[in-house]
Amino acid sequence: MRKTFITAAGVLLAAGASLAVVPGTAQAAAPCAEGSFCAYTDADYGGLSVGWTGDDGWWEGNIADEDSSWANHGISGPGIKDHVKVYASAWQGGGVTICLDPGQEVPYNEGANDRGDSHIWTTGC
Ligand SMILES: [Ca+2]
Repeated sequence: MRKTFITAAGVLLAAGASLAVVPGTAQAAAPCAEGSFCAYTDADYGGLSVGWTGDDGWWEGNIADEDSSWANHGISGPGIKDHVKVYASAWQGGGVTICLDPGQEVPYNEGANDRGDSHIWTTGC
């Protein structure tokens, strides 16, 4: 395997590819299944993660009031509820702490940190 890797790298270099210039070094993409909304107990998509494909009026204790980063990997399209609103209390009460557009990933948000208790999919923020 090692020999194969070295050979492949040599080919890349010979072809003029620059291994030093790699785009997207700013932050890692959130691990979250296609079609799901995911929340994480730590910033930058760390700690415990929970994913939902539907609405949840009462988050489980391991994520409720522990959410520190979020990712919306929901399916998007005309008429589809592809935005996600997170609420401070159960059953969509207490006001929206954060709202995610389709495909949006938020590595940290001070105003929403450790506040979420429920969420719904919706057509807009
Ligand atoms: Ca947290």
